[in-house]
Amino acid sequence: MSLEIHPEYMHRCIELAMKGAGTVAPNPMVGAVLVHGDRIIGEGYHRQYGQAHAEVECLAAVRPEDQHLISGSTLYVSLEPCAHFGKTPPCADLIVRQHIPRVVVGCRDPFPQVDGRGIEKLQLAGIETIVGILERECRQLNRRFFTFHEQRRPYIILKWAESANRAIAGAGGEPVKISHPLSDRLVHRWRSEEAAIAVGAKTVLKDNPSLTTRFWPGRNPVRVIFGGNTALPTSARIFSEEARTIVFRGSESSLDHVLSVLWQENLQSLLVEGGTLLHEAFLTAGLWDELRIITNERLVLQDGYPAPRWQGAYPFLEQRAGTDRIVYYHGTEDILPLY
Ligand code: AOF
Ligand code: ZN
Repeated sequence: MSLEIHPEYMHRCIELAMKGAGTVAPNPMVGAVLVHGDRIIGEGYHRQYGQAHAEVECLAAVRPEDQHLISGSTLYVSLEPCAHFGKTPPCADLIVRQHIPRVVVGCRDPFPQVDGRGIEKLQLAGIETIVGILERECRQLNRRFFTFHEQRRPYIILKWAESANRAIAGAGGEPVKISHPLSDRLVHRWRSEEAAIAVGAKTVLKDNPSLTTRFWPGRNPVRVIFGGNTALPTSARIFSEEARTIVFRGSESSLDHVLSVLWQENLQSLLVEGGTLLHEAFLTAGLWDELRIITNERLVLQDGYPAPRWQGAYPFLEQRAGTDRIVYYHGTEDILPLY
């Protein structure tokens, strides 16, 4: 007879996994909890890329006096245990060796070398294996990793800042300060969370952005320029030493080509910062996973350069707003949300 499953232990796995944010990419964040009766006897998470997996950390945390309980415990883990020799040996083998009788898995691992093989190993060893507990939450946690492996492209976030009348720049496209310094810090944090960041060549010329994370402690993403050509001055900030820059010339700038190059480079996510033409290309192709729009309700830009539209319309954003794929951030000081 099967014992009951307690989703709150999977919640704990997710909470633990999140401690690996910023240090495990391009690996997924993973947490594990070992439960005997109604007591947690071990907890662990993947801490650092290339280091021990969550299951290994979890079992290593079991106190000597509890070791004899392992063969009567249930292991909860937010991602399917791995089945391959990567930088570390297979977690599924460890689970079998430790005689753990029951494993509750949050979601399947889409990584081609695992992809069901971990679950299969457990089942072949006679371990009761339950898959798909809090599956949506577990997939959301590693949404970049899942999109990357399942769709063979980076996870795509489109970001822009717009005025009350939905302009992103002056009439001729010249830069206008729309966001507040606090929301600029937020954007730098976003940059530090993604593997790559993209702009169009025209934006490089007009704004001379550096696309670094200088207002937030964190890694600089790889910078990607669409439609770059010899007209780009080598003195542009985007070519500074502090981060790598990949330039796609006009002829190489199709979305499919660029995304497949980023996929080959194992860059799992892309933050697209504009301009409007580039955003519209992604919107029209349906190649986006999140929109993050910073608004300034106090600023009206007469004859300003219009914010991105989709098939000539804007209202689709309203329709889909409120889903977690589209988020508005109020960019003026007094209403900036805490993040
Ligand atoms: C797990 N538990 O905590 C993690 C897993 O190079 P390696 O050996 O670190 O393997 C990386 C792959 O292992 C990664 O792409 C993903 O499929 C899986 N990650 N698996 O059982 C963990 N982080
Ligand atoms: Zn593993």
